[in-house]
Amino acid sequence: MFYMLEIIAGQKSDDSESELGTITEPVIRPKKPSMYQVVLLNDDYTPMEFVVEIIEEFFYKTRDVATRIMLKVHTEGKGICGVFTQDVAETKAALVNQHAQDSKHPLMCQVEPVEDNEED
Ligand code: TYC
Repeated sequence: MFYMLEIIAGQKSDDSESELGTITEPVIRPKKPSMYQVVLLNDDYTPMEFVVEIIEEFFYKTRDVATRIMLKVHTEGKGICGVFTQDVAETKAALVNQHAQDSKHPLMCQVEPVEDNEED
């Protein structure tokens, strides 16, 4: 999905010499959108079953995958629930945090930029 344009260089055009100096034309290519990961954080109080249900409902994971993600968070401190464009990631994180708060659980998630991969 490419939808932003990026100016990567100036290219000298044929008739670029004028009394105003050298005129360069922009070289434009599609820019990959920056992606953001929603990261779930561990705590000592939120029930495991509640966390699994959150991952199923908000991130459309199967019970098996949701359980693996929950256990990763539980043992390693944090885990990625999904990768999205910034507005989707921010919205999902806000919905999860609000639902946890409404349910009186301390569960929290946060949004982090995904490191750029040079190959893409
Ligand atoms: N550590 C919690 C417990 O032992 C479970 C848990 C897992 C909480 C993942 C939050 O993001 C979380 N009940």
